[in-house]
Amino acid sequence: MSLEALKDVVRKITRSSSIDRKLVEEIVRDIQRALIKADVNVRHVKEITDAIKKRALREEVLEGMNPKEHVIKIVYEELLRGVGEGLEIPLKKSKIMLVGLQGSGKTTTAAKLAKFFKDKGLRTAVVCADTWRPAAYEQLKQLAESYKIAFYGEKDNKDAVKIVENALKKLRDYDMIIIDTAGRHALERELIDEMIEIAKVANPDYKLLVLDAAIGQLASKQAKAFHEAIGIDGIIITKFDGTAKGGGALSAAREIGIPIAFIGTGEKVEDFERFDPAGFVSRLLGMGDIRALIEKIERVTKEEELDPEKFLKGTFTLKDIYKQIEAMQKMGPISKIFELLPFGAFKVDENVMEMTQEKMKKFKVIMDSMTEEELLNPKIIDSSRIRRIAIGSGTTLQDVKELLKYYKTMKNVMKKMKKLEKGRLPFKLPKLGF
Ligand SMILES: Nc1nc2c(ncn2[C@@H]2O[C@H](COP(=O)(O)OP(=O)(O)OP(=O)(O)O)[C@@H](O)[C@H]2O)c(=O)[nH]1
Ligand SMILES: [Mg+2]
Repeated sequence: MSLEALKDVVRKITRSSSIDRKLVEEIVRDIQRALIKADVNVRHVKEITDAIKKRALREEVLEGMNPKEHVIKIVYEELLRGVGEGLEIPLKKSKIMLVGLQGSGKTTTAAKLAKFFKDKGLRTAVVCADTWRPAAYEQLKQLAESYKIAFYGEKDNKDAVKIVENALKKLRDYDMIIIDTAGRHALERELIDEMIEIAKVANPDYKLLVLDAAIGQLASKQAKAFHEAIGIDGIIITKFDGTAKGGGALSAAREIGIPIAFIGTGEKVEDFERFDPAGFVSRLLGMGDIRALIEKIERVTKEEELDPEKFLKGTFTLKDIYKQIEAMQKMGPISKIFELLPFGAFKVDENVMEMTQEKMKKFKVIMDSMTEEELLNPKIIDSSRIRRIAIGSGTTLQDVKELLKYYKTMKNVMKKMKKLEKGRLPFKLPKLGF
């Protein structure tokens, strides 16, 4: 797999005598080459590598880390952002419906999933709702039998919808029901209609798209078509073992914004794993090299955790907003600070304070286009600077103004909090992760 080349990037950084612009540019080019070869969408490659370059050249090294670790950390974090989310299916009573093109690996995956959930202690059954391919019934039945998994199918019934209806009646006592459906060489109307009908009857908790990693960049078109046709909740990437193009399927998931649930890494039922983004990226970069580093990052960032009381004493600049947004992105949009700060008491316009993922991204891009002076002393940002920043960051004047308004509101809140009686706050401040 060409993503293997990413391990060499880490090695190159580790072995370098020092980190300079030339080295950063070189590793950015190496990463670009590796990702493009792995069929990652060119736009995503650019996003990922631009971010790595910018951060590696600009960001200050965290105290307690050396410059090499710092750059590896940035590569790790940006790749992690690039592979997107994983979908963790909880271990409770649910129904999963598998869809996908012919030969993508649905039937094999049905058995893999069933074994996965059975091993976790759920009563699991598989249902054959593929009435198009004559051997489908036998294939799933045999797989199920060899792993002692309950199977339901009706060999001579051509009505897949009816089969599913009957299956659900029969399998009431099971926790996890996995429905294997028919694949076709293209997404034809007939198949779509059948899929929709099955989904209506089965009412699955998860409609999972099975994507063959070997199709590379074509994955994006396929994923979009299925998502538009029936709305999918997660993706399973199969045949990750035998291809150098797995990046295409990863890109596709990110493009349609659907999380990846599992990865198939071989023909055998055991060759299957939950998609854990952090573990996945760590492995790409060379597990041994990276694990210790990640632990160190965690340690260092914990030590840097800000004491809110101390935070309130200092001046509040756009740099703090930047850190705050990064912390929020790490912790998720509803960060502790927003849950716990009594905005109500300060008469704050909630629209200004509302933070979506999209807005966080935009604000960061805007701040990346500001000078150090502007970040530290936002007062100097006048209308001509606003225009320059908007053009430089590819945003609008409105966007830049919105950020400044957010900053002002936040600053006000901080100021008012400072004023509260002798610094004693009427509520407990959260420990913020920045
Ligand atoms: N190497 C490898 N082969 C796989 C993997 N998953 C499935 N296969 C193989 O891919 C081929 C097709 O798998 P199936 O499970 O029959 O595919 P399907 O989507 O059910 O096919 P249709 O029912 O015809 O649409 C089989 O030869 C499987 O052994 C995987 O993760 N790795
Ligand atoms: Mg099949």
